[in-house]
Amino acid sequence: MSVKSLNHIGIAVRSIDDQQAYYAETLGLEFEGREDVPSQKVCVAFFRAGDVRIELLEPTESDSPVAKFLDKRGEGLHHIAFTVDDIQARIDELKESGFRMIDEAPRPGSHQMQIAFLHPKSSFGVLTELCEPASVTTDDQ
Ligand code: CMX
Repeated sequence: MSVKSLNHIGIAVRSIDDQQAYYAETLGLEFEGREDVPSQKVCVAFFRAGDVRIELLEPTESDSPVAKFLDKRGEGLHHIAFTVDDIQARIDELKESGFRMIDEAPRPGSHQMQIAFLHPKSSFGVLTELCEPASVTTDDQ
């Protein structure tokens, strides 16, 4: 399989409000807005850095995967996400190659993308997300 590009880098935070000025003003990245992602029990905020986004992830519920991550490891880098075409075919290829998927079928993510995670124990300690934009003609490529 091959990925098309790096889509975003996810950072786990306790409070988007506390960090927004650092990314938008200190670093000067373009703030693109916030979005609730109920399927993942997070609120996300996106900042554009060239062709890549920084995604801040704040848990919205105590049983969110990001809440568990914050409790165990604290704030910081959480995952990397790659843009792919035909996400179900990419998931099937990875499974056939022996990789452990958290999601064996795509789930709805932010920006109307379909997403699926590899388990970090299978991807050498890096939680890795595949994402397929709703349309390859949008800015989400
Ligand atoms: N990066 C690297 N390793 C991670 C990790 C991460 N983000 N999150 C957990 N781990 C490691 C833990 O450190 C732990 O390792 P050890 O056993 O060596 O201590 C192991 O994975 C298991 O972790 P856990 O704390 O016991 O938690 P769970 O197994 O219950 O859940 C995971 C871990 C990755 C399966 C779960 O967090 C998950 O399903 N993640 C995918 C969904 C997600 O993260 N959604 C939020 C983002 C949504 C978005 O971008 O829209």
